[in-house]
Amino acid sequence: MSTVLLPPLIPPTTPSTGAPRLEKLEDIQGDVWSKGFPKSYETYYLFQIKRPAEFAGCLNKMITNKPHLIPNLNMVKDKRDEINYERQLAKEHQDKPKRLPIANALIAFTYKGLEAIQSGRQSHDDLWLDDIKATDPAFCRGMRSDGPALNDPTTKLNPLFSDPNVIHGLLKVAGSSKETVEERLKEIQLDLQRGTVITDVPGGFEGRLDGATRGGKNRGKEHFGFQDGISQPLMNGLDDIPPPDPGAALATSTMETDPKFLITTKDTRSQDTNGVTRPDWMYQGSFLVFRKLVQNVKAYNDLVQNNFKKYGCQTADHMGAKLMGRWPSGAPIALPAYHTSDAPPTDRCKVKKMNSFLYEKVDDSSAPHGCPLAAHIRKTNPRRADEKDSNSGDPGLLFTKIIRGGIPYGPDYTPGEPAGTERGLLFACYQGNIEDGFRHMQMIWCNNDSFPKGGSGFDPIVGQAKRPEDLKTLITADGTEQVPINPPLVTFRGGEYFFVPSIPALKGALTVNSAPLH
Ligand code: N7H
Repeated sequence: MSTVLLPPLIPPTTPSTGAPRLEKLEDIQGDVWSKGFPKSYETYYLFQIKRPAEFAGCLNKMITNKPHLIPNLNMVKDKRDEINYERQLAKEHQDKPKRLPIANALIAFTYKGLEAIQSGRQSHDDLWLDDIKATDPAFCRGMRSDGPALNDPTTKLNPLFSDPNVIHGLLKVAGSSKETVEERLKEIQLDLQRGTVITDVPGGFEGRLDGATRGGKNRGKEHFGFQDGISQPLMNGLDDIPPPDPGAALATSTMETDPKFLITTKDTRSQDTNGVTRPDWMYQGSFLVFRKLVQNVKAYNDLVQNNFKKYGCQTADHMGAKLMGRWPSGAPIALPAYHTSDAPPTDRCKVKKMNSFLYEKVDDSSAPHGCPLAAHIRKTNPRRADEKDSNSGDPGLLFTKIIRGGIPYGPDYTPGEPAGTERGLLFACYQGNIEDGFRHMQMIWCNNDSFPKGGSGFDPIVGQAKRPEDLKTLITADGTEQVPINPPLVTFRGGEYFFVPSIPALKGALTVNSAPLH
């Protein structure tokens, strides 16, 4: 093979538009990033800590001796460079890119898990867990206790989540194939002494849930058929931040985000915590929200195919775009230039434009290609567009940011399939705190038919009403007729809140009985 000298593939990170720089990438676990672990396959393994003191010892030994098992952001960045290099090389040789065998893992703990770790230590509360109750109350309560606030259904939960008290930790292992993922999971389970020091959470197949990216023409698409992973917050110091688009008629959204909304610091809270701050060992970590979400593809297809005319849409896809805020290609409905496009974005410029818009001057629903106020992407990222509306004071417009890192699960939908066949999204997102991130998004925006203003309706994709029959959304101009979302398109089947500690915390404060840090 001839040696070709290639220019660097990842351009140097462009100067930020002003947000603070993310420092010490080597301290942060490698999936806490808009690009995250490269993956075609992923498993979520939930475990219980049976022997806390021994667990700390095993984890310490593993992280110290085999740092690649729980890689940091720099390591994952290097791996992505390697993949891109292979792709470029293959392109130059008009060949298929060599498939690199890859597997990466992340470790995270529930509050119960932190309590278990604390119970194995000599000093009383040297992890300062009582303080976390003030700084991160939702995390400490756990997702099940938070259920009523989130309007989460309580029936038909996946058995893994039937007893939240026994979920202590999570290993999120992702890679290029089922085989690489299995191998990495087994290696870590061996080091953590599965069966004695840790045990599987009862109720599921080996305590785990598996997902895989869809294949062929559906690659990159979720089960409703939309391109996913387009819009993510970017951080100065980590991401290549596109410069503001000079040609854009509207102000440009670069997606640049202050790292403190995504990575834990002392003060990553918008609310007063009575002067209590997080213990230092929690810095450079992140909170992980995990939810198993079933997608009812038949209900989605029926909804758009049977109703598009009724609601003034030109095609079923057009109605889908009104519900989502993007066309199946990922093109935003708010950018008229792309309004009929169904082809995935091909060049860099187009990809950039996929996020280079604000809703400010785009009327809500009146134009055929106006974006409804309740469309999924407008609810979950209002892009500071609705300041002129009644909820202009909502502080979440500034701080409610999440990095999404989920994966689809289950087979593709086929009409006439056996009853009970299930598919959906293993939804995962990272944030600097759960109250201001996921919870604000789900509760104050998606589940609120008055956000951004009265009569907007619920988020049709992930909104949850107190009474399911109230789940309705508005996509037409006149504001009179709402679309009933019945049955719901997405249903919650269990989940949990986790904390993803920094690498120094895994090597030190959490696993060594050192003097208290504060
Ligand atoms: Fe959503 N979908 O495939 O239908 N989501 N989401 N999500 N979502 C987005 O921008 C989907 C869920 C966000 O900045 C797209 O990458 C599905 C939850 C946010 O423009 C698509 C499920 C929450 C964004 C989907 C699901 C969010 C976003 C457009 C569940 C948080 C970025 C592609 C089964 C509470 C918005 C893209 C922006 C985008 C889908 C869940 C949040 C296609 C199927 C639970 C912040």
